[in-house]
Amino acid sequence: MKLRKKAKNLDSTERQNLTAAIKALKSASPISSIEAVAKTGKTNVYDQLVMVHAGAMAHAHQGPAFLPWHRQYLLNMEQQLEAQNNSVALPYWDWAEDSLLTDPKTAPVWSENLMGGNGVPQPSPDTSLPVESGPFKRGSWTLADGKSALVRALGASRWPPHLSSPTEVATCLSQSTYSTFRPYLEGGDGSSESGGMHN
Ligand SMILES: [Cu+2]
Repeated sequence: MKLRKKAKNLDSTERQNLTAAIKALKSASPISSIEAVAKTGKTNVYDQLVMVHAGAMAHAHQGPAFLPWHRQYLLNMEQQLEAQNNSVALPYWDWAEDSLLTDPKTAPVWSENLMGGNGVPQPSPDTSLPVESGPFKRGSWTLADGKSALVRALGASRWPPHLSSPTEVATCLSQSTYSTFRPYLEGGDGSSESGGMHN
């Protein structure tokens, strides 16, 4: 496995390589050697990955499998990206650091040469908030569910209600058992107010 860098520290070439590799998965021949993946019926690797995640909602979330399942899933995704460009490694988003920004919506991860910006309000009655900047903007990216544009509403979700602060991360990491650490991280412990920390 390669070094996974903080997303904001990727240089412009690394950003270009990453986003190009993600986009290349949209036209990569679908995986046929794994029955559960092939059964998604999707015709490119990216959409297969989307459907594998969607199909695991009941098993890979809100329970003990959350961390190990996603660790393996991200490794599989990273290997698919490597197959497109061997220099690419998955970066990570240090959202606790960005929680300290005056406006976290301006975080580098949402820049034009990485994930693109927030969804843009449309004339009524369209409330979809399509992304209109960056590599995945409307017209440059298709969705596995057939919708015409990626949509994004930064800060609108109550789960989690805000980006985790460094203090919350420290408290999470100080949990002494997996059975308290996992729900603190993920949420889903039965309390509607327990949004957890993952985005
Ligand atoms: Cu997930």
